[in-house]
Amino acid sequence: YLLDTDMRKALTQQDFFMVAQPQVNQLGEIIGAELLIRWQHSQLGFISPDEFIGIAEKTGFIIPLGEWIFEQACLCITSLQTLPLKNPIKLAINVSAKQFYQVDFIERISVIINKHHIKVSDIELELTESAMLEDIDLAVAKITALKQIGFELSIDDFGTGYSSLSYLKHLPVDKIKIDRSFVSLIDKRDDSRAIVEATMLIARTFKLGLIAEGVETQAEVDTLIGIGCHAFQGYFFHKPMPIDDFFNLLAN
Ligand code: G
Ligand code: G
Ligand code: MN
Ligand code: NA
Repeated sequence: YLLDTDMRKALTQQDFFMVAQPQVNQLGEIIGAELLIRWQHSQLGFISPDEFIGIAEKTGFIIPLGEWIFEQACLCITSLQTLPLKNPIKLAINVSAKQFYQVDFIERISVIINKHHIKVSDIELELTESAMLEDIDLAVAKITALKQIGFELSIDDFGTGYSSLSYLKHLPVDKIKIDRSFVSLIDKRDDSRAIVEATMLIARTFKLGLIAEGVETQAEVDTLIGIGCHAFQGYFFHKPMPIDDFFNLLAN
């Protein structure tokens, strides 16, 4: 993999950076943000995480990269603590399956957490539904241990894992992130709307939070509110932005 050498170089050259996409409530108030990685390649320009995360998973580079992402989240939380905030802000990061299933994952992230003296409960870990389903018994054990330490956990890309839903009752997660493929068709297709409604019922039954991803229009917001969803992430509210811009947004 050509990009693998480049990625290792990029990490030392600081060509990776994080952006933040705010999450809002029905009043549009910021309740949190998802941190997303970006790569400004020195020759090739911008490279999407869709292109390099998969490669990083195959080569194993996702382990040091994932820990770097974790460090960045800790630094953001430390900065957030200096801002006068009306509401507590939770920062979410995406954890890749390979990192999550590492035998010493929890020990390794605990080292980073302890170094930064932050509250574990300020970090939300996003794990995709398909990652959880790779090895559901191990996932349940790991998630239980992460919850005991105090992390918040959410199921990312919910609805895309082609699973039976029975696994949910064993998973002590906090929140479901409904995949944007359903949100974008919510007003166009009855089946997508039905999936979102069913997910809402599941969230209520299991007492989980629910957030809609990829919200792009007022019409989608209205439909989602009608269904009972009160947390949103998407271009209609905010695009992913530089961390400084996110802090400025919070300060105003
Ligand atoms: O941010 P964007 O829509 O370009 O991301 C594309 C894909 O890359 C999404 O599936 C997203 O979850 C993933 N991604 C973005 N940032 C990160 C990250 O920091 N870590 C991991 N593991 N995946 C990420
Ligand atoms: O897989 P995950 O949910 O982590 O991916 C998040 C990705 O979705 C981010 O890369 C972000 O850039 C992208 N995204 C966020 N909001 C929207 C949106 O409203 N529309 C589209 N098309 N993509 C979005
Ligand atoms: Mn995500
Ligand atoms: Na998602």
